[in-house]
Amino acid sequence: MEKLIITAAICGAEVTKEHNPAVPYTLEEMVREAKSAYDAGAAVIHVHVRTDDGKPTQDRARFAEILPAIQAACPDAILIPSTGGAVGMTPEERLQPTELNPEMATLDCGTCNFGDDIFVNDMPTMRAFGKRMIENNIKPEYECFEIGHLDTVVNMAKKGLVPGDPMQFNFVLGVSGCTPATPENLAFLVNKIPAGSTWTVTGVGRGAWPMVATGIIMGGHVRVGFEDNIYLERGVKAKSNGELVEKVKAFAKLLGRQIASPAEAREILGLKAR
Ligand code: KMH
Ligand code: ZN
Repeated sequence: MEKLIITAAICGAEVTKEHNPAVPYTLEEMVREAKSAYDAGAAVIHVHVRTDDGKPTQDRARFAEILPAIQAACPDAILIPSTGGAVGMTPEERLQPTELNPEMATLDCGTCNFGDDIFVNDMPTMRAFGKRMIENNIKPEYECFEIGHLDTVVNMAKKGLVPGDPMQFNFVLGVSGCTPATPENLAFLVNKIPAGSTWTVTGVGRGAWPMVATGIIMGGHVRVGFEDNIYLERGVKAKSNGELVEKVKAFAKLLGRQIASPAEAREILGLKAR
């Protein structure tokens, strides 16, 4: 089986220090958490940014400060800044990190419920994000929270409205109000992706560890991190993102998957060597 790419989503936009004191806000905390995940074996870091007091922001200047600092501490890691940001942000606000020409960025593939909120990704928004990523030569990671999201973005790729071959999907399962994190839902989605695509699974909340095991067994790639889950096990909060990545490594060892280095992850994802 192909080597396993581990992504660490180190802070997200919703989780706070009240949930887990190790959630990073400041530049120093972001670097600490990214490095803990990288040192544990994460090849990819998914990056949201916050102000020092924890407020989610998509400010270009904040990304311009934090992305290079993480890269310096994790030299060959693949950084995937978020264009999802937080619920309620405008598309223009969310697009700011793409102005920095990262090698990858997320592209959210449709509107959905998000707990009590609505995460808006209508067609004009998706077309604008696809256009920007084509122009700036950014490989998207297609975030799919629902079955229709996958169909929508595959059709957009066929029309040349978003970057195409090879497509990288992240199936985010278990968000409150969206597709539940079950092996059968994941299998349904994986069976629908275009040939030659790659995929990652993210299980949110209590779906996190079952989806890690399922993703490893199915031959896909996996994401963990405080954005999705703050617990190492029931009632035990992780002290760092690195601890979560260490647990993925333990699963992989038991199940016979080797871990991809950043260079190997670049090859699997069809990115240029750095
Ligand atoms: N914070 C969520 C509303 C992404 O990074 O592209 C959206 C999100 C997806 O986290
Ligand atoms: Zn995110």
